[in-house]
Amino acid sequence: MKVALVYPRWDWIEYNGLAEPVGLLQLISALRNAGHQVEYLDYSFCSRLDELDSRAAGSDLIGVAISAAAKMSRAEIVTRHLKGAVPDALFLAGGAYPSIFPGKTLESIPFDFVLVGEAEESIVELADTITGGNDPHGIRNLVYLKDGKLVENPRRPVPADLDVLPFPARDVVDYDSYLSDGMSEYGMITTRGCPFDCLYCKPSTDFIFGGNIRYRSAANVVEEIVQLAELRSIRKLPVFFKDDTITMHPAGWFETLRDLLHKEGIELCWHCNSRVDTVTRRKIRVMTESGCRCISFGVESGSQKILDFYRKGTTPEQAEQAFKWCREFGVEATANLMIGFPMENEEDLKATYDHLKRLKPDDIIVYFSTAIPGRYIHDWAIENGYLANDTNPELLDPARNRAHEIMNMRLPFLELDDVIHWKRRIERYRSWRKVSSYNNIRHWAAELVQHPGSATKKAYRVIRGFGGKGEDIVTR
Ligand code: B12
Ligand code: SF4
Repeated sequence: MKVALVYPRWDWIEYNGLAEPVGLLQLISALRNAGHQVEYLDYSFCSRLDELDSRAAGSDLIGVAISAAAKMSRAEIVTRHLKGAVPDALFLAGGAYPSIFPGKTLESIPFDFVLVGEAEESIVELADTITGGNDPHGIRNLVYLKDGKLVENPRRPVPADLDVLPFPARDVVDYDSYLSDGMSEYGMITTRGCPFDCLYCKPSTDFIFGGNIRYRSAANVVEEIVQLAELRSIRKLPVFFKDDTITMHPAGWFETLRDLLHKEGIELCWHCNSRVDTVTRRKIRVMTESGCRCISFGVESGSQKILDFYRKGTTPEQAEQAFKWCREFGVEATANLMIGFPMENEEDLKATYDHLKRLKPDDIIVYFSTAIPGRYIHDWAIENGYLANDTNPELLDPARNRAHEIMNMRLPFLELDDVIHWKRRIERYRSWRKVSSYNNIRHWAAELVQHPGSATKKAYRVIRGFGGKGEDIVTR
């Protein structure tokens, strides 16, 4: 059958950087391997909504990826358009948001089905069932409306062995446009799921990946890297490992990654997100040897009280230790912060600022604490009467809120202006670190020689940061 898989990034502003949708690309491979014809419709670079209609024509099934509530409006525009262009197709939604809120998805956009959770197996079963002329309504993970009532079929177990999953079909991605539009690294995933329980994040991802973590072998990851290197005809690859916590791999995993990459003659230059309590001195050393150049740590706050509210399970001392190890091995360390939590007061914000001065990060990203539906923090904000706005989806992106200096929670002990004041102070300190950290000076000097244009732009943004405005990554 002909299936169209849609990345509805239409007329869209990314506040968090541009990235190819790795999960959706894995579904393309799964469908192809099962013998289906697949069209990938990426609206990122379309100037007209009907630009991809000829490729959508004749599709029997059209699957639309939706990752977050903030993205629902664009998914709706694209889906309604495609419904007009290909009226006979069945329409399907999947991804993080429909996995958490299948009912709300079906209420908002007239999809025939939602497929919740990881979908490599279920989307193939759905396509095969429809091709065979059979009734798909019994398929596990399928959610649909029957006479206006929500029917949620039982879920299948998540695949235990991630090495059996197909690699993302990167051949369909217009990487040249992505790279020229601001993407700087290829996205990759080496684990699925996260075993921790942070208030501002869980349980959202459990609805996709189940509550635990599963790992790919280093050999399987290197196989994917080799494929990508061949596709792009390069041996030196910039990669962002998008895992929730890649440092849940033991140090030995990174040693194998390092050795296999060396054997293949591929040089990786990678960065990742991590928690300060999942690294050791040895792990950071071997990560560096496999090409790790930057670790972005969820530091969140310098106040133990706030860390405990966040159920982070880490301490400021652990953060100091992790940042020290990074400095020792020349790895850039970024501190991600989340300020503006309702229980925060002036003292907590000052503790965070003082903490940063001890950490001496190479970069700092300060988000505004945001109550996103599907996360414990949203229920907590409702129960305690701190949710200020639950209707504006524009307020559900912490990076956007930071950029616009707005929030969706009430602050009993602070004014919004206090949070903005500390945010700007932190941004100024960030700019200072940008011009004083050895790692930053070294990288900027190298960039100035190779790409003077982008290095000059970066310098301008840092100077702007001294005014407390930061340098938001905003990509259209
Ligand atoms: C990378 C990433 C981004 C990237 C870009 C997304 C991309 N193109 O890859 C950027 C940085 C831009 C981003 C931004 C945001 N993100 Co984000 N992001 C992620 C992250 C870390 C990894 C995504 C990924 O590749 N996962 C791995 C693949 C294998 O999983 P998957 O994509 O879910 O795909 C599987 C299934 O969902 C399903 N599936 C996927 N697509 C489809 C389509 C169909 C038709 C079907 C049937 C199935 C299906 O099958 C796939 C394979 O099994 C996830 C967290 C996570 N661990 O997944 C958060 C996550 C998706 N983001 C989230 C959010 C909230 C956001 C933001 C609002 C800000 C934020 N981080 O808080 C913004 C939204 C910006 C905006 N303006 O709209 C939430 C969404 C859940 C929710 N609560 O609504 C997540 C789950 C994080 C979390 N812990 O809650 N994000
Ligand atoms: S914030 Fe990070 S460590 Fe905490 S639950 Fe989410 S992914 Fe896991």
